[in-house]
Amino acid sequence: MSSVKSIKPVTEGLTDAERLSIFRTMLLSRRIDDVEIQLKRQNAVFFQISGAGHEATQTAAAMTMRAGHDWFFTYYRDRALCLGLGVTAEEMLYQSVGAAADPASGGRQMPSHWGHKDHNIVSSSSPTGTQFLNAVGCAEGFVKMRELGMGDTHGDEVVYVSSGEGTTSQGEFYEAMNTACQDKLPVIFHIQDNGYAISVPVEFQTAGGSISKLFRGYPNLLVIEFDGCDPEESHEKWTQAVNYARERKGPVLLHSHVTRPYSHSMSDDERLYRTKEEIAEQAAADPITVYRKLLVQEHGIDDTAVKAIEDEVEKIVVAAKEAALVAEPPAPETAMDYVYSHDLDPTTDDFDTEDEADFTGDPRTMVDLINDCLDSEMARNKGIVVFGEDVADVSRDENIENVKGKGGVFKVTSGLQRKYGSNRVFNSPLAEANIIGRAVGMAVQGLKPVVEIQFFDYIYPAMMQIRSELALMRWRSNNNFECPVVIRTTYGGYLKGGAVYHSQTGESIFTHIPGLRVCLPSNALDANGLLRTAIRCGDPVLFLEHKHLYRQTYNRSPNPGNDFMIPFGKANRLREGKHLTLITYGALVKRSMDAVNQAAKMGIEVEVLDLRTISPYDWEAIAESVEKTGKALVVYEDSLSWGSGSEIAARIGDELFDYLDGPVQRVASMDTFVGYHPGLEDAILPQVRDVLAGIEKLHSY
Ligand SMILES: Cc1ncc(C[n+]2csc(CCOP(=O)(O)OP(=O)(O)O)c2C)c(N)n1
Ligand SMILES: [Mg+2]
Repeated sequence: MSSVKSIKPVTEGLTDAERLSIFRTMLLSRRIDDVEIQLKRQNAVFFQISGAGHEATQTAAAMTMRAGHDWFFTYYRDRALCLGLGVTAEEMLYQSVGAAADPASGGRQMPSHWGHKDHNIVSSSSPTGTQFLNAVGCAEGFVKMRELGMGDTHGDEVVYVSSGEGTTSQGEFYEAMNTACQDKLPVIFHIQDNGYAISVPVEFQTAGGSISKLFRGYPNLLVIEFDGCDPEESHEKWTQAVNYARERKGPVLLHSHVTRPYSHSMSDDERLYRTKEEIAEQAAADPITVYRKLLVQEHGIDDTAVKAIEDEVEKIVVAAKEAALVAEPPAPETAMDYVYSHDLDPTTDDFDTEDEADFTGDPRTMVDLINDCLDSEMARNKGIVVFGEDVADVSRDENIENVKGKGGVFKVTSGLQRKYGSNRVFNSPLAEANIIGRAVGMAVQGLKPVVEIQFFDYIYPAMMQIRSELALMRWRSNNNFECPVVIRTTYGGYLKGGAVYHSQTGESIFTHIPGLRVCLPSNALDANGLLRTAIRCGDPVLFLEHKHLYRQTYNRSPNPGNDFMIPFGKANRLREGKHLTLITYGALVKRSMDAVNQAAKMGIEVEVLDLRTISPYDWEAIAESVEKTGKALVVYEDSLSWGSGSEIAARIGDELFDYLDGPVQRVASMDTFVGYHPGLEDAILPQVRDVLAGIEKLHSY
């Protein structure tokens, strides 16, 4: 049997009532874990991960921060924090059983994935480490909004973000620290070091074994390391940290040493990798046992007062358990609710002003009309912020009058910083996850980030943020949080010299993500109208701008006016025809039209649909056309296999089989990468001759 660890000296400053309140929150947290474990054994809940051993520092955090005022990006062990902020035992057990009434997710997420709109606890996810950049973006959000005179900001908010020590190995932790320190943001990074990441001890995880040691040299950062099992020491350190951040002196790294007495989760057994002695030592340091003893023996609090709390906590958890066990599950028919915004739906007529264009001026290129759209939308909505790599005119404000300005490597954002200021148009570090992760946090605050990823080929470092945060926020939080960010990025080949890392497509990787909209305009006018819809709608949008189309003269258009919008999922029928339907988008629109015009000379009349958006895509237009022509050819730039044409072809085969007079066919790139040599690039990407051959072949059936 282990004995409790030696009692520490008494910290001044807390009243007995506060001490009992600390004990109550800690105990309630532990007892909810115990009940959840019991329910898991009875198969009434389906997963369990505890906050055991972490209660003291979290209780201190909740006492020193302000629910509904400050902002919280939690991780799964933050139960005591959430209780301290006002989440109830009953609400917690609703999530455990997956009840519809679960305020975090309505039964969509695992237990301990905290989220509560009333208390500013932002919906949390499972990937370790994504929360750091979201937290940084959130802090930037309220700082910027205050400067812009937007929203209900207070001027002294602080952001809490936490994780275990193992999670600090993720690169995004470093990216977040870099930006928080650079911009002196009021973010408290609470690293709860229980010595293990599942089975891996900290000295095998972090160089030198201490995360706080590594960060001692970061500018503006207050670093505090302390015993997170001691609620009174924790309270003192948390007070210091919160004051520092509230006074806008910069971010804080709070490194709290805690224990993990219940293994990693119920799927883990720590006896497999920890010695008996180590486990006994951990038990001796248990914050609840130690503090209970301290209250009576050192603070002279009457044992009956402590017992009264123990009885009260018992009653609370029993009542919460009973409520959870009879709570209604989510209705299966709600499964598709809130994949997308119900209020600002870009597929509706509210976003269709296509017939009301008010053209002025000379024809302008796609680059010009995207810039025009950004300009007029920024004038209309001061919450729009534009950032990314090299998007600003000049990073050093003092030089703006002396230089022409960069404004993006393709000049798409040129002049926007000059016009709208460096608070709204600015350069990010060279880090794509940084861009999207911060945008998510800003959007949660209420800003409208329209960010740029310089090349589609470099979007992958941001993939976790796009897939797991951006696209999922609304659905996983059951519509309590949203982050309708627009990601503009350049893509595609036909450039000569772009090669493998500047010419790729790959849109189907993103259309595979529910919650994300994907646009691929083929001309300047569509780019303008679709981008405006993307900015005004309530969904996150991946806006793919084809580099080859940026400055073509054939696709130019005069400016269609500041309210010109094209809805998503509305194809443009470019040509009527009776022999077959050609479905395409992006750079293949022009190539297809060239091929179709040649086919017409051979007497083959092809109907051409430019889809314009592929998530969603205009199934009605496809069906109507294929029912008429009986033949379908899908033409796209992405590699043939697993591309968007594969999905469209499958659906045509499935739903329009009775109308087909030939196999559904595809023309696309080879299943390889875009090569550097022009001859190689030519062979790999679909050309006019390939489209024509596809038309002739299908027509021959
Ligand atoms: C990106 C990612 N990789 C792996 C996992 C699986 N996983 C969940 S928790 C965890 C260990 C986390 O350890 P630490 O950060 O120390 O937190 P602790 O659980 O110890 O509090 C791992 C590997 C995950 N959820 N996300
Ligand atoms: Mg750990």
